[in-house]
Amino acid sequence: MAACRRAAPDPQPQPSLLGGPVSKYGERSSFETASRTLSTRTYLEEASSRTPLGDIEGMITPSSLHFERHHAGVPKIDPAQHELLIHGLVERPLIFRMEELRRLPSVSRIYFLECSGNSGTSWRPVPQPSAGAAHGLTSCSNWTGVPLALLLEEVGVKPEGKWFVAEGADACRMARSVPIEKAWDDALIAYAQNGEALRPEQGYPLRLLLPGWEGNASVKWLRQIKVVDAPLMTRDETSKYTDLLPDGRARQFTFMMEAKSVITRPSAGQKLVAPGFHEISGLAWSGEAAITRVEVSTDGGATWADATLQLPVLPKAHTRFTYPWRWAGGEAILVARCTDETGYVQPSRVQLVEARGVNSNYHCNAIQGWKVQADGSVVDAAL
Ligand SMILES: Nc1nc2c(c(=O)[nH]1)N[C@H]1C(S)=C(S)[C@@H](COP(=O)(O)O)O[C@H]1N2
Ligand SMILES: [Mo]
Repeated sequence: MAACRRAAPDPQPQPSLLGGPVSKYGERSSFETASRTLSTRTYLEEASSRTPLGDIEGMITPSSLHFERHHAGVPKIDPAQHELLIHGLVERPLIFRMEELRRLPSVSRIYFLECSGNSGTSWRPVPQPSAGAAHGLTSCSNWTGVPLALLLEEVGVKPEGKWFVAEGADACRMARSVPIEKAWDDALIAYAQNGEALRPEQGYPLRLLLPGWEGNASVKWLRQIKVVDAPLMTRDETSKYTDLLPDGRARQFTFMMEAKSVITRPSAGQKLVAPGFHEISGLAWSGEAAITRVEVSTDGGATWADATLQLPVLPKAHTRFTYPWRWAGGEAILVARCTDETGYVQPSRVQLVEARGVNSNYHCNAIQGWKVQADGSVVDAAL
């Protein structure tokens, strides 16, 4: 592959200096600078920050680089005081304290979480400075908690209970209605992320996690679940998080995050130092199932070849793909497209716009690409 640029010289003696001491809580190397892209909104309490997709490796997002979306800032909640109330159309309304939840049978599962506003600039393409800026409202963690199904069995859902409303303890009182089937399927009441307590930004001490569904419904700082017979039509499922179609109707309760892939290296803002071998690497995920195939094109979609999927390939989790590439110099358009277990193929922007128009702000999962320029610098191809 000859990516090495010089032959190794004879080894020289290296100075042996005393290193730093042990520490109670780790920090990354001071040479590392990968950081979240902050939104340009006036109030950063009502804003988002994005995972620097171009700088992360593997399938797990470090907790400190997990994207954030807060509608009213990050509340500081004492876990000793926090309670989860489950009530509504149930036989026995119950309050769970944190220490009670931690006694119950737990599960740890790897799932992505994606804001449905992710990739939103691709509806009306505007070139973005980096993969993170364009598509970084998605992250993937190992979440630990109690299945919501277990808690619902404890309270006993009445036959007329068809939905539940989850409410957060933050100032915006984020509330979303969710079909009760999701609780019986895989909804989690999560208290840990990547082996330690949730980060405050991810909902400490407790959040709802709806695998594969739009991030907004995974209510953070969760304090209440009310079982109801029909959706409540809350602010966040009426004024927002609906998708306006060309004929004036809107899609509502579009929970599923459909399959998407993003090449993360090389990607916008990066530079190829020299022609020759460069591994293409990226992430693919589907809110419905596991990814079965990722194809890569280095000529803007004229020809395609299969990428290698790194193990493990898990349903509703980021899947890392790689593709060996030899850059001959000159311009190249790098594109990826994925398929999931259901046979669903990630659409082109033209196909997506044919189906949905361009009024939407959410659920853009169109194929996207990066342009490698003759000098090796990479920019958004804004396909
Ligand atoms: N209570 C509460 N829950 C919330 C939000 C919020 O502002 N308050 N933001 C939602 C949105 S829009 C998204 S995309 C996800 C983001 O989760 P994260 O910040 O852990 O990445 O949380 C959701 N849950
Ligand atoms: Mo979101």
